[in-house]
Amino acid sequence: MTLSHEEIRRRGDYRDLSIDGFDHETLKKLYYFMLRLRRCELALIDEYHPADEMRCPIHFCVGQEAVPASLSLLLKHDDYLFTHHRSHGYYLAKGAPMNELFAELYGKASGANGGKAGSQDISHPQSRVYGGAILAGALGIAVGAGFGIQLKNTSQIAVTGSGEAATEEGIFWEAINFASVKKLPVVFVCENNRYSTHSPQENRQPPGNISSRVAAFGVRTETLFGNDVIKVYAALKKAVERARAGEGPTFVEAFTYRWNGHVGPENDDHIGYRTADEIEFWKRNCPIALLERQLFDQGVLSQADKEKMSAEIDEEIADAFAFAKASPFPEDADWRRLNLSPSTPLADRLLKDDASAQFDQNQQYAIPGPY
Ligand SMILES: Cc1ncc(C[n+]2csc(CCOP(=O)(O)OP(=O)(O)O)c2C)c(N)n1
Ligand SMILES: [Mg+2]
Repeated sequence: MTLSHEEIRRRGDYRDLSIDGFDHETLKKLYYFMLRLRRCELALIDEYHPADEMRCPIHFCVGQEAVPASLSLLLKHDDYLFTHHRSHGYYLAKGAPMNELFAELYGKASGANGGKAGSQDISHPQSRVYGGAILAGALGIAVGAGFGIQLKNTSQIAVTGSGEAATEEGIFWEAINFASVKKLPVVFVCENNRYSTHSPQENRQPPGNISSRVAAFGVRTETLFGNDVIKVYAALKKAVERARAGEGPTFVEAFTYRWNGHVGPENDDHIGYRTADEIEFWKRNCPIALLERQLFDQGVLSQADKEKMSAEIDEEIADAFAFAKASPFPEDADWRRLNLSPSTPLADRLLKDDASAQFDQNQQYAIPGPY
């Protein structure tokens, strides 16, 4: 069945989210994570201007909370998560600390990467989550990690999150191909939010689901409405279990929508690339609201529970801002030690030696010869 943004809207407001049979603890955790991520992003948006103390571009993920929330419950500490520029949800999903995220956005030494990566390249190696601005680059790295896991024969898995535009990069298909051939323990999650910057998918790709094209490589696929966190959780759970059991990769295409502009807290709707109706539809069908309605209706959560959770989250956010603002900027000397990983000095030295040998060799060629 072909699912698309047009088809989702044609069907009208979503009424199929069902929490029947789901244990209440899991439901509350999913809800809490989404609320935490949403409030965190909204607080950053609020704070960005006019203070202008965060100086890095930020690709906010408001509206796209369901995938990270699901991953937050399914991944273990030893699993790897490689993601793209819209990174905050994935970062928090892997249990990386909020205060180091905020400090990173402020360019502070106490940030996850010493203030040198910013939002879109943020990583937290201790939590095994790695962001990256090179579109689809994360897939190649995830497949490499998956291959390593397979060779070591551990029960870990590698997960990679990307947008639908990642499929316009060659490495996307190389990664899918290799993962399929080697039956790697990799889960590919694609958050299809229709747009690459300001271009809709139908102007960039042929019709039909990305998952059908991926399935042609022999990879198992799932296509779903990505704002139904229960469906997303169930699909990713199956994918994670398959990967852990050595049954190979799965590709999950989750249709969702970003509320904010492509980048930065600024709105970019004045460009006219999307309609007010479309934005309103997706706001009405917000992943948090869809779950919340069911939780309230069925007595799993009350308005008072929500307020308690919000207060706790807001305290964490306030602490993260205070930590970021009070932290010092990196020292000049730190910039000379740009290698953030303590585990690669040998590789660095070999590369450096090789580069200087190459340089010497090139100098010889540069001297005019007899001919
Ligand atoms: C290799 C490469 N090409 C181009 C870009 C510029 N770029 C940054 S984000 C983006 C759009 C990405 O769209 P999508 O993958 O759908 O993710 P979304 O922003 O919608 O979450 C582009 C083209 C890049 N970062 N890397
Ligand atoms: Mg997109």
